[in-house]
Amino acid sequence: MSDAIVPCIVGRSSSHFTRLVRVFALELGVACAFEPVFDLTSLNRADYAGNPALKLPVLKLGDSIVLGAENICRKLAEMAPAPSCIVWPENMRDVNASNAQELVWHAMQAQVQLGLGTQIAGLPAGSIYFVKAATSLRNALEWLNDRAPSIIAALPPHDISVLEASLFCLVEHLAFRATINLEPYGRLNAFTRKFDMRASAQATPYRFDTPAT
Ligand SMILES: N[C@@H](CCC(=O)N[C@@H](CS)C(=O)NCC(=O)O)C(=O)O
Repeated sequence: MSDAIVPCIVGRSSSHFTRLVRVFALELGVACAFEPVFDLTSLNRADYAGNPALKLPVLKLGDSIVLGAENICRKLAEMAPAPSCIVWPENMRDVNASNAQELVWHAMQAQVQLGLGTQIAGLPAGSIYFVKAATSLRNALEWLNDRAPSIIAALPPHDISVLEASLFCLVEHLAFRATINLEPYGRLNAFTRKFDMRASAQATPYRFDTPAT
């Protein structure tokens, strides 16, 4: 019997950063266990698989942990049973493509700020702190709606790219949490409908994890 370590993704089925790494694991054929985190208000790092930043996702590999969605995707690529052609952020030479990735990361983080601040902490959505975050999120979406499809079309041939997977997880998450009206972003919606046909997307729908009773 093999003593091989089974990698375990610690995160939430309702989290876009977690979905990104789950999509990558499936695309790359790396079988992972999944451990949900139920309470994002916990201040105990043990509840986040030891992440001092109290953030998700975390990849547990036996006694070691990998922090940060992009780092986890890279580790999964190293562990994959067969090589895949992956477009990493540093493989995108065009400045527009790098800007697109930056805006996707920004929008994902703004979504966390809005969710944690207004929905979990119950702070007033009218505060300039959240109004600015929401405005910058809309600005980023408008920029991405205008440019992302042609940026993606110009990527070199690949099996998966961080840009597409993260953009998909972002836009789907906005729909899931009903944070923003997505109607004005028709091109982004068309992109997500196409990406959603992948088995990795179908296998990782957003949902709220509930503790077993
Ligand atoms: N830079 C981190 C960001 C991860 C992140 O913000 N995750 C959210 C869940 S989607 C989180 O941990 N939220 C809890 C908090 O911000 O306190 C990564 O790439 O993994």
